[in-house]
Amino acid sequence: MGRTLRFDSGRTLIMGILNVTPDSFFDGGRFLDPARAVERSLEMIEEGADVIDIGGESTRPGAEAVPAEEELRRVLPVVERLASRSGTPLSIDTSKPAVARECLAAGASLINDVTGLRDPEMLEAALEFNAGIVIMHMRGTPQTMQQQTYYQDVVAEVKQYLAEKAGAAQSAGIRQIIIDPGIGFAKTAAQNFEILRRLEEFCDLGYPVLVGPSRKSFLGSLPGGAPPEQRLEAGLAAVTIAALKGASMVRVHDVRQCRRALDVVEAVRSA
Ligand code: HH2
Repeated sequence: MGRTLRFDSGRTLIMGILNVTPDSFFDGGRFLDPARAVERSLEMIEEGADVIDIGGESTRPGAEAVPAEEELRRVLPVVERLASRSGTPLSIDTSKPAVARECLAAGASLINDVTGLRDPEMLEAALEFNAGIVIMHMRGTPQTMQQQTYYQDVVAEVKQYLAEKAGAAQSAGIRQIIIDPGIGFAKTAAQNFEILRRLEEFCDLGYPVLVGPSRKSFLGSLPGGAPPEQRLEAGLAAVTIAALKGASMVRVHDVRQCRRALDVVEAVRSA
């Protein structure tokens, strides 16, 4: 079964982001060298990450698709080295079953699929390795998603999608299912804020809810228009709100700072 994430403590867990890409919107190019990627992952674990999410393809708006061979060339050495050096669960951020399979074989135990199981083979890959799955909502591709932001009720429609996909995964026998409304994926800034305001509605589905607001552009839409490097505080506010509204896990670049913010939430909860 591999390393499992435990959500029963009631704590909001932290998923530390590791992008092994040249073009991610915040950390692109910083961790292309596997040794640096492993070093940063171990640092995030020290800082309080409960799981490391390793990605080899940027999904920022407008990003170019990457072939599976190139994605694997980027992420596999990192998964292999990390799996042998740490017992912390590893998640593979991919929408390609072939990439997921290799990384699960190398020691990852969670698939983070931003396309929300669009490829039915992903479910098979997860079953083969008894892996958990993050099902995220998006529309279209990174190239087209920002033209697909029309919803009558963004929360109701995203929730409906996640309920269907999670139900199918559950019927198939997936052992751990996590749902994610997909902040910034085919959503306007206002819709992202609404998703955060109404996050409890996703929690009502009964699956652990993950949200990933870290340094995203909706935070830069506020007065001042801060670029990604200046969105730390806004991101901490967003994860604090998410935690208070029931998120089981947050996906962040800034693990140490996020841990400190979430410590306040835990202290308030148990006061
Ligand atoms: N956001 C990004 C990538 N993967 N996975 C989940 N489950 N939820 C998210 O919100 C999410 C995700 C995009 O952020 P990042 O990885 O920092 O950037 P890039 O796609 O440019 O690598």
